[in-house]
Amino acid sequence: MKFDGLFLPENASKARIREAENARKNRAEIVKAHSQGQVSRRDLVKWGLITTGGLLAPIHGLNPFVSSAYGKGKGKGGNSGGGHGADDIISGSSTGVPASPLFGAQPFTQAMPRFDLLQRKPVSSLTPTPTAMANQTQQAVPAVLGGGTGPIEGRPPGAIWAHQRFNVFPAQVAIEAAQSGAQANTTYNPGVASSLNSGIDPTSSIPLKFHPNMPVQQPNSVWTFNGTIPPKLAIGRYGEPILFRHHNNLPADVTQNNGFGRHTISTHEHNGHHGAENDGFTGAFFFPGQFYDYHWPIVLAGRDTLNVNATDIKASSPDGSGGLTKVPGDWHETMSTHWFHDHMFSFTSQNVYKGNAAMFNLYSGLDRGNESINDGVNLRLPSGTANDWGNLDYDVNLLLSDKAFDSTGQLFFDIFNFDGFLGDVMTVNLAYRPYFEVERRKYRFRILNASVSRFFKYGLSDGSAMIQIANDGNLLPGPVVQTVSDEQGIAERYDWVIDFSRYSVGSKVWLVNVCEHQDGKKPSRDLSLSDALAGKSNDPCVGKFLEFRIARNPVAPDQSQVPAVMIPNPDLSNVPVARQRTFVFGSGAKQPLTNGDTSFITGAGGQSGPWGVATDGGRMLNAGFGRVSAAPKAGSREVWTLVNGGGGWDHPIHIHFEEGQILARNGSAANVPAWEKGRKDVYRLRPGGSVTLTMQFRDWGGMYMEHCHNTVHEDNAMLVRWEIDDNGAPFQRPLPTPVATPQGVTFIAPDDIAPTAF
Ligand SMILES: [Cu+2]
Repeated sequence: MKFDGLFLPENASKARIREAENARKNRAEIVKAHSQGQVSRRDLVKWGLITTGGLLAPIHGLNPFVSSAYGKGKGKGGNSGGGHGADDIISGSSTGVPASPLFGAQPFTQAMPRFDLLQRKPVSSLTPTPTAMANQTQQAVPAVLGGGTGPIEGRPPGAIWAHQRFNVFPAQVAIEAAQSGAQANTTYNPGVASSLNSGIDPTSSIPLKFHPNMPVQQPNSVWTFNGTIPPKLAIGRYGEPILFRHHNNLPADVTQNNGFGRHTISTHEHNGHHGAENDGFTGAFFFPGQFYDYHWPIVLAGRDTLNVNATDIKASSPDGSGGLTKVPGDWHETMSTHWFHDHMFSFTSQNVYKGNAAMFNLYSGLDRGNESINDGVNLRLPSGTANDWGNLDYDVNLLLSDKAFDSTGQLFFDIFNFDGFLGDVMTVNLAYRPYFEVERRKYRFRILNASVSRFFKYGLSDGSAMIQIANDGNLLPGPVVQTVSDEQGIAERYDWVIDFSRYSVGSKVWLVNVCEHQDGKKPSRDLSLSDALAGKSNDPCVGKFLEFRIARNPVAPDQSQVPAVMIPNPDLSNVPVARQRTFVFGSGAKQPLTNGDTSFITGAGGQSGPWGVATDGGRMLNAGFGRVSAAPKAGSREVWTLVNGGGGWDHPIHIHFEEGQILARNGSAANVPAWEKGRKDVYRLRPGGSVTLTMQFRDWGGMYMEHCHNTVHEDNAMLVRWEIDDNGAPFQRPLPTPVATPQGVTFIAPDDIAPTAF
């Protein structure tokens, strides 16, 4: 089996590789011009560089697989489903590039760094003081952004985008970060002793490299929180609202991006139960030189209607001294593992890939991050004992992502793969195939799939059991023992407990990826563990990707538990189903909208990318964030059916704001696996499949989104806006759409409202 998706085979001839490298340089110039706004997608279509279907046109010098001295003339667009005649010929929808250079880096020769903790500090330390409405104090705008003056805060102004109930949930903790170009980390805080971080010395400066052998990344190759690695971790607890001030320190000049990535950003706290002004709406982006205050109140869903007087001890949060503080809401809605990332309209894939991805652990009475407190509420999951809550000793965040590099070793991205982007270099916590030292005891791993388009499916190399305890942000009703995970889609989080006490000191065991991709549309096949270990795939990301080194016996007794009952689902049986809606996710979408501020306009074919969503039997439409596709009534419960419009691809669909319960897969409750019986926020449709789920819309208002989390699909343009309908008070009905400029945000009426929205 050949890996004939993105990368040339290792045994390709030198001339073949040179041809591909030249083609890549040519493409990179176009990608650069497009990303800098110098050419539009309409131009690319007009010039014949892409087709209206989004495929790279077969032009010599751009697609090395077409009209090639080495090809055999099979490079016609649209066929990527296999059946290729020659080994090194693929369809026109892929754009082959040489394999990423590794500069001699060998697997499992560098330690995996733990996440870098974002500092929690007093709100009073923020200058200027956070305000309920966006701070409209004026500052000079750089000439390259149009000059004049604009507000210091990029949040849309006025009452509609004011922090909801800002005085009811006053921020008690501030976290501040700046989106910045790559630089060395001189303030690394792993939150644990270096003995629990594979011996890494946090006081030494950490250069931005994916492996010690690889080159330092240039400032505009990688853009991360504070410009540094390891990836960042925020921690918080229920009942303790956080004010996250996000600065945009990216270059004002949109052309300074090393070929990909947009300097405007919008930060989505992935499935935070927050007001929409804090949700990172795709059109509410902010510019270099501005900040945006996100108010994360961290409340249990249902807090306005259930357990409003906070009498249920299970709805609670650590009080800092061994006890519990009761909070309102439904304890069945308690969440644990989040992440936050960019949501910039049409540029999410590039920006997240470039480094705009961090994790957020939420702590509660149930999931306290302390394994010794025995109060009848604490589930005592593996974590540690030193701190009242939030111990990270044995609670480890893992960020999985596949990357690619150009011939000089700088991070590379190719926007021409509208199927999805695949990398050929597997990283964990942005380190190339690292090792991690563990003690002989139980650990919790919070595994995030932070890829652009790649699914992962993994198990331990010896085939021994892992216990899945959470899916997305939510602890499962009960633990599920598995030897290999499900295909974990983009943005899904799976939490696992692995018990290393069964291994002897000095032994090793590996996490092995068995999910093979040939393109970004979907996994091509799942290998057996033994075949993946035997190298029976040419996908460079199949095989071992993380080495566990069993370093020592536990320094203290393992007091952690994996209870048989964790968090049963909320009971919605007494809430009537107000509406049913259907969303079909497919290709061949059209864009009837003509407002270039809120949608991509290509002209030719009326298309802004192949992907789209058909709502309630309507047409398959490209995204426009001025279109309202659904408007559930505040407080109501609905049933949504998400349908995959084709069999040639998978879509991991993310619905913001409310956790859903899957009622059926392909129409049958019997098809829902044990590990999907809890609450979810991402729903993999599987090829040709459907998912039926139910949600109740509560506590907050505003405009939210639903989209594919294959972020290339999302950007091209598989996304819809929906909003909470509160009958016009306090919010308008429908809501006006924000239009962001460096000089300030204005509002316009919705471009379109689906006939079934309200
Ligand atoms: Cu998709």
